[in-house]
Amino acid sequence: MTVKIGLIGLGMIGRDHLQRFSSVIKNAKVTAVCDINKNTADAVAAEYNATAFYDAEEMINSELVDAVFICSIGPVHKAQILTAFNAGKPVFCEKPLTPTAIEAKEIIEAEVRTGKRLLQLGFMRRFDPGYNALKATIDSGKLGEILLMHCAHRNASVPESYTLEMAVNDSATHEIDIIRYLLDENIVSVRVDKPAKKTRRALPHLQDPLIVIFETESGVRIDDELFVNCNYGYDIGCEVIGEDGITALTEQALTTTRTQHGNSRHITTTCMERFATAYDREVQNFVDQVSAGAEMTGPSSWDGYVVALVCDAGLASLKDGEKHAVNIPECPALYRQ
Ligand code: ISE
Repeated sequence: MTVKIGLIGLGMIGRDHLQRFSSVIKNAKVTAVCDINKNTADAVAAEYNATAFYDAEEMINSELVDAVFICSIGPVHKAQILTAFNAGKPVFCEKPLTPTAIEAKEIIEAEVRTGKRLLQLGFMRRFDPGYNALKATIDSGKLGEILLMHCAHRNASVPESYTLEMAVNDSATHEIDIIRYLLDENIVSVRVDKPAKKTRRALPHLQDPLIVIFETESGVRIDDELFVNCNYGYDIGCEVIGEDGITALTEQALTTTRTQHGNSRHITTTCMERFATAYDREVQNFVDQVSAGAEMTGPSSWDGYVVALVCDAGLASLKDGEKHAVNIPECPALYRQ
């Protein structure tokens, strides 16, 4: 079966996914695209031989669409997801699920009412071969008890619109999710540390780098370096320290080049480049579940809700520098399978 996809939001990530659908994804076709900017919607629809919509609700309910692919901005996610749930259509939603935990809770309640997991959230790192290998090593038990983790999240640069809060609720969200995935446990506290020094490349409204400290239920302590104007590339690090050994993501170089000037490795510059395989795999996973008529198995609304709770605590700590507890309610049965 070819799944008819309706894609909302034609910004950078939306177009990246469109390109992916037209090149590598099997058994799916983007039949409808939607953007509030009419010219953009019309131009992209013409390019991809799809129907243009300017209103998300209308597109979601259209017969042209079997499954909804949300790449719009966070504040409109809730309404679009709830419309898709009401229509009984599966949804892929880019992160964040919603900007706040309160809104995410409404999504959980609505999905539980449908009795079926209808949503896959765009935490693509769970589909990255490097992170998958880290998890396999941790799960094998050969590192013994896990004690610490060191994470690094470095962007070459960020636009002027990037706020201080986004270091927590837009960038660190990826580490928050992957920590839970790797360790199979929840984060119980967050503290944001503002180093005295900052890069001269950061705009005045930013504190860059920032360090976020997390603690998990079993007491694993994690430091996460958020350095979003590191200039040299898009560089993601993760080192897991156990009692009996350590494991780490290796260099993400795709090629090495040798010339008379020496041996050099390519450094990725964007998340789209670094996580290209992960994006392909997450989207194919979504399409495969939809075409099999199965429930979603990837990152869930619950994962998005828990990440939002951790972010809320992180934002409180960003303000006062104190350690904030994260209180996570009991997970509904729907998400425990
Ligand atoms: C952006 O929104 C992403 O999701 C990227 O993966 C992340 O590296 C970047 O810091 C965020 O701003």
